[in-house]
Amino acid sequence: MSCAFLKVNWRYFNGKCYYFSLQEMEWDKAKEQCKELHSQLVVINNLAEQVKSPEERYWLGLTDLNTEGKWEWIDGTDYMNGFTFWKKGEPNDSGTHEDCAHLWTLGEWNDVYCTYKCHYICEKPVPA
Ligand SMILES: [Ca+2]
Ligand SMILES: [Ca+2]
Repeated sequence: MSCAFLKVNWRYFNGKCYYFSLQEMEWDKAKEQCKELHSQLVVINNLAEQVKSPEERYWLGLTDLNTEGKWEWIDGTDYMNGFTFWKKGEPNDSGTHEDCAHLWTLGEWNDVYCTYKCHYICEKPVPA
């Protein structure tokens, strides 16, 4: 299988296509960008899908914008009973508000303020 037929640089993994952005932007804008690419910000469902050592920081489709401390995946995936890979001591809602999650050192997750400029990963099923 391949995702090469898509117009931008998508990588194939386990039935899905992933786009690693070159640009950095706020979480909301990254979410919109993925939509425009007929995809969504990445939702990590298991260890296999976890990105182990990104060179850059990437937004995840994970936020506690609705209710502080209540993390939610943008596609409704069950957060409470699902896979997580937070860096030790995170999420810590440090400073003013840290309500958006991104991949950090060694791919571990951190919450940061949503207007932080970050790379992002979009995912979608391989088009039929
Ligand atoms: Ca928070
Ligand atoms: Ca944090």
